Amino acid sequence: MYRFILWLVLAISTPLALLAQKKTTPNKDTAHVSMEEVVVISQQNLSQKMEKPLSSLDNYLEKSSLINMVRRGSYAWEPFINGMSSERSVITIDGMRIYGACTDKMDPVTSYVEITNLAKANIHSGSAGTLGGATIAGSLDLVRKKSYFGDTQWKGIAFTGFETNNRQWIAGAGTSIIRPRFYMDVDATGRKAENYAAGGQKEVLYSQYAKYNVSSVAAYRLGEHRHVEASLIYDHALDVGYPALPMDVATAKAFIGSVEYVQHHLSPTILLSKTKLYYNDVTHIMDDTKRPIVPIRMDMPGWSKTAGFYSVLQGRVAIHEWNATLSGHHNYSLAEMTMFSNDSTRKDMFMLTWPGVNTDYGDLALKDIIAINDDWKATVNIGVGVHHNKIANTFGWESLQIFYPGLKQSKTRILKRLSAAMEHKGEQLIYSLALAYGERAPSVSEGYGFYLFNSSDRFDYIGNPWMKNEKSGNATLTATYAGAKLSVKLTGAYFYIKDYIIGKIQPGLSPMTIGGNGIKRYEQLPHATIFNSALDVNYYLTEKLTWSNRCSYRRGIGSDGINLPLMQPFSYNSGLTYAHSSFTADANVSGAVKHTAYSADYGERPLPSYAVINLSAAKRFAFKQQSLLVKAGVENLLDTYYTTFSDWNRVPRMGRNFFINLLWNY
Ligand SMILES: [Cu+2]
Repeated sequence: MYRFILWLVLAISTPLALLAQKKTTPNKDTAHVSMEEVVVISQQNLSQKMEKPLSSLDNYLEKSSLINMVRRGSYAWEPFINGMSSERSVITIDGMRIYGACTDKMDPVTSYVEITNLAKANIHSGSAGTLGGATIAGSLDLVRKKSYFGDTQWKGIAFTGFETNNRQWIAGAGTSIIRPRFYMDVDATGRKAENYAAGGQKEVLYSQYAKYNVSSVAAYRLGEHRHVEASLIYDHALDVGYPALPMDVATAKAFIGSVEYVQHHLSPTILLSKTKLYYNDVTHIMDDTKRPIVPIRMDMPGWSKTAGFYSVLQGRVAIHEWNATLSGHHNYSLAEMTMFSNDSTRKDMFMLTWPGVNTDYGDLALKDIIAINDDWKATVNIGVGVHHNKIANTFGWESLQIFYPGLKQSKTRILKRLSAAMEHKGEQLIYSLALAYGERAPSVSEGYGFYLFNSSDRFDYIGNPWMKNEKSGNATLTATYAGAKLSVKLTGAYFYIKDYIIGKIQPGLSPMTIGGNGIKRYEQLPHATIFNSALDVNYYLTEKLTWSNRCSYRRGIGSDGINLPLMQPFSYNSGLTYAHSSFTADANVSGAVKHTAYSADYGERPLPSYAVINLSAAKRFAFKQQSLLVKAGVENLLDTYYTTFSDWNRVPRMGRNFFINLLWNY
């Protein structure tokens, strides 16, 4: 019975894995398929190839050359697509929109799932190919792992892991029940880590965390081609330290639920229709009680609730493979700040840092993949969104009027996007060119934030509801060569962004934060340009030995000549992988050159070059229907003290760390 599901997972992911292995990227866990990059997460088959199968989702995503993960501590890193902050991309879980509830970006959407919940991550660069809504940088959809109807069977996985550096324990289990008319998957994962030590045994205070995640999917078959599915995720992180920030998190909780109706083979031209209704509720409570010295004690809770739907039609007519997606959601975001006076005769100060903002968004997206002939393929995409914001809290509305006299309570924007791509597939060479135009609205913080402290440049930020839409034109060029012994993939993407949103100093205004440098207000540069490039080179030395290399570089400049913050300097990874039947071993070095194009205006400092060495080995033991995977290794072997461009406030990375992962499939 377990075989069927394994077969299913293999059937879905093997073509991708093979593509990745034979044609594109060196770590074998990502692939480039029709203008889309896929990071495979599912543990059932590819885990052995991952350096650390039970590593966090953040580590998995970091393997994509399109993504950088900006790190404020051990937990909940922020995904940057194409060198751009998360406001510029659309991040979804199974197509569902979720808004984080933290004004300090401590809880990106990716922090509310676990690797056990997920099969893969689909990444689109720029607005080309995106069906999820208005975007500039691209989109990231986390696709849940689920079973399918079949012969009666029952299977499961249990796993545990330990890491020495921060004494992290990871444990969890999952089980799947499959019937001809019913299936259900349930899994639970827990992680608990203490403070980690940077290179040279230097303890990084406030870097501990604990996280628990439970998720379930259940489906019932109504007819041969129809089924309903319900899904739930409950995620709870507590006592999370953020060494790069002045505050920690006491609790971050999310409830994510959905029901979906799916129908296949509606007609010869309509192959699939699905409609999903979803709801999610996020609670975020920050905590400064563990910090011994703070100028003033603060309470900063935040809440976000989102209800939404999407309806997808997919089909094929002659040479056209088309998709139409209608989607909409409603979000309510509220965040408070109470500053407790040290002097008992003075009143505490209360303000709304997010003034109870309603976001209503409706979107229609159309996509057509045209197989012109055996070699040429074209993809056309258009989308239009209606975006409406309303300041629902009167006190919050009045507070913002201090800066914006006469501010209207609501604002509507139309957001358009359009893209076209051509792909040529030769015997060994595939190349593609995509051109795209996209727009986005300011985020809740950018539009309506009220005294949001940025601990990097140490300014309090004020939102600006009067900003125009940000607009971007971008071109992406990809070339892939796949020979018998050598494979090469080269990607270059250029973004020209008009009305680029960024904070600008407001002289004469004083900050709320004690010791802050001043006030910045979100404003718009006439334009900014961002260039992204990545090169992957794989060389198959022998049947068992592969030499994989990857490097990437990004550059971002504003029209005022200023370097944009959080741009990746030239970085590389080079490694040897040995694989023989059920045994694999891996040795790699990763590093970056000196970072000189840093952004001093946004609090960044120069960085020296670094390189770290990682080693790992894995063996799979099979017993009849069961198998045990053991993987162990050491990260940062030489215990190097280092920090990278993506480490907020240059908080150092982890020093030497031994780990062991055990995964038992039954
Ligand atoms: Cu927070």
